[in-house]
Amino acid sequence: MLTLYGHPISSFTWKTLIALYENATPFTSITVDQDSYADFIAKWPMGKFPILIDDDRKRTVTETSVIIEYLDIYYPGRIRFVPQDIDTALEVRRWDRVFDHLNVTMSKIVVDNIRPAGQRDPYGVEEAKRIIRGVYGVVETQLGAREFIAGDSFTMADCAAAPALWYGVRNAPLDGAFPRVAAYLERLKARPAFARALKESEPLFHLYPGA
Ligand SMILES: N[C@@H](CCC(=O)N[C@@H](CS)C(=O)NCC(=O)O)C(=O)O
Repeated sequence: MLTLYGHPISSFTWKTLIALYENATPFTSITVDQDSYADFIAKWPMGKFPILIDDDRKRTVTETSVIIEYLDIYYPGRIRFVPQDIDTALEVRRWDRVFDHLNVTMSKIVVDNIRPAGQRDPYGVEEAKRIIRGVYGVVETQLGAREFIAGDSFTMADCAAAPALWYGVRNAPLDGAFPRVAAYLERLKARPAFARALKESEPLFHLYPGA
């Protein structure tokens, strides 16, 4: 049995949920909250979520990209998240890294929103926005006429892109300057797997600062 420890409004949890939902992979979900935190931290003292527990194979799998590759290998489904072709696989991993970088940079702006007065970091926020606009620029160029960010099918890189861009544009708007990025995000939102993760987050979304 697979168990995912995550949180309904966590962007990195969404990345993993998208992969699980895309292939209708059976799993049990545990929300990391006050009740489950001790259990979660005992499993992964680093405290970063989501994590995947595979009871059958007796594995604790951490880091979203590794979780998705793990699912691809041991619980394969209709969609292969990392293509067999080596060059395409490297491209998928490369764009997965770009979107995780966007995700982490975006979270700096989010965290700044909840800092106490006097401890905010306007310089850091401007720096984050500059980096994010740089990411939008390379994604805009990469997309060209593509439907997906790498290769010709939905991959792990698209799983990473969906939450990073969804939260990203709320914190660093596209301002009409990146039309392909905007259209790509709309395509990602139209996928039932991502739409489901978004829908499930709604009851807790008030917890998210600046959303
Ligand atoms: N590189 C990690 C990043 C995971 C991550 O940063 N998750 C956030 C939630 S979206 C988290 O654990 N935040 C709590 C913390 O940093 O203490 C991955 O891909 O799994």
